[in-house]
Amino acid sequence: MKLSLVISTSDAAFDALAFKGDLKKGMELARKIGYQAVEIAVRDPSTVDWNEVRNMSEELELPICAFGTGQAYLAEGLSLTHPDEKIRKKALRRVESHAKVATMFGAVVIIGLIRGRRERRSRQEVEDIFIDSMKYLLKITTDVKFVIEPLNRYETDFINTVDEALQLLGKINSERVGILADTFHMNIEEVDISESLKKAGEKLYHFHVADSNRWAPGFGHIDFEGIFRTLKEIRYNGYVSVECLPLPGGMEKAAQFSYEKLNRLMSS
Ligand code: LER
Ligand code: MN
Repeated sequence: MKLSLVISTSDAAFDALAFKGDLKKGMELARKIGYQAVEIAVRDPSTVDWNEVRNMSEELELPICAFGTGQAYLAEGLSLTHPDEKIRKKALRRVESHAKVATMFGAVVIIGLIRGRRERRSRQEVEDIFIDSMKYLLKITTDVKFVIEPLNRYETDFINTVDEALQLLGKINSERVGILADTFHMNIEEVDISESLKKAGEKLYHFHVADSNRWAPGFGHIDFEGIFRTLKEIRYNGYVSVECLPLPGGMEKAAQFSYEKLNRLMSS
């Protein structure tokens, strides 16, 4: 397991992101604290000079392990299941552009909010569209991995639990699609976080951590000791990426506290 910190480009549209607007500062701070990678949430990859980011990543010896796509949904309403085919196609092109950049960095592409909501349609109808969209993305890309992130009910009504994600993975049937579990969402939706992680098993490709209140791990009531015991048990060896609010004490302190707590748990 390796520790990563979620950072963002300047056009971030939601708050649970570190260092809005200053990728470089974010990367330098992550490196200084000891993180082994960063994760970047970006609305539109065409707004960023990726060669420059690659240079920074090489200079700092700090890989980029994942790309978040949800801002394209929040700021522009793009979704992979949108009822309007034109918007859906725009969303597919956008995620394709995330995938291109992810390929350049060997990172995974996150399918969180970008999958959309049911919008009063039946689960089956939305599922079918989603599966078609994912299969299309797999067809037009090579190598790059996609991770489906179950989100809590207040953010979407489509895929809230690890079980639901696993069922869809069975239908998509590709090694290039796995699960991103996020302790903040799991605390709301899962019956038992550790049991769900065990169920995800080898399909767990990426992991987000924040405490129950989305503060840094250790400042809410999630049992991270138990979670890390389970991660070791299932031999999870991917990234553990901190995605918390800048609390307590601002982003630098939150990032530092998170690192200390998680590093202790990983090495104990
Ligand atoms: C993104 O990883 C996430 O967890 C969402 O809550 C963002 O809306
Ligand atoms: Mn998350």
